Amino acid sequence: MTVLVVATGNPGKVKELQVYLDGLGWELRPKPDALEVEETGATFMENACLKASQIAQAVGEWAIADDSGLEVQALQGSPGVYSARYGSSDHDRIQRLLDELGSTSNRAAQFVCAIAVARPDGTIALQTEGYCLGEILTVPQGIGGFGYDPIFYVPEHRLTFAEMPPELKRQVSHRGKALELLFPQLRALEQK
Ligand code: ITT
Repeated sequence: MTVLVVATGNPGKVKELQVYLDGLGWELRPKPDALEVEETGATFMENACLKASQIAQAVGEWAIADDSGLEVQALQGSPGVYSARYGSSDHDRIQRLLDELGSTSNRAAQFVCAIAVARPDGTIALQTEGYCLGEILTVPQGIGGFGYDPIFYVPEHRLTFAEMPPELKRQVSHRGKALELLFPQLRALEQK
């Protein structure tokens, strides 16, 4: 089996990505802790490609990276690519977002996930993107998931991401959608 390094340091993402990728014909490996990539891109896709490409080259194996975040309409798309840098802990990031939104009635938001797969030489082999529409609550609800999950409410299911069973979050989330598009392409690569 070909090795695929999961190029993320976020334990919440590692957990979700592993469940999605486990049944495929790739041997998953974690990224070495010491390897950090500076996210200098202006878009989620640019950052996903930077992470996949630099980690693949550093370890000399195939690598998969996810760059994701929350775009809030009333904040003109913020925090966007700065979602991870919006505060120093999940609690602080959520609090800052709630403070900035205050009592604004427009709570519309979307999660975005860009996924890139790089070859061992750092060239990009695959790229996909997924979205999930929702609303930002005024108080957190639920204890599952990670990151901004407790304040991201999906009206269609009447639950926040943090209240959803993991299988449901996998089906409806931005990451789930991006990976759904990626699977047939990853399978096609396995066969080569
Ligand atoms: P890596 O770059 O090492 O993958 P990171 O946490 O820095 O880890 P990003 O730069 O992609 O990842 O930042 C994503 C931010 O958006 C981070 O704060 C996450 O908690 C948040 N986020 C992404 N997907 C999420 C999800 O499914 N649920 C809740 N928050 C999410």
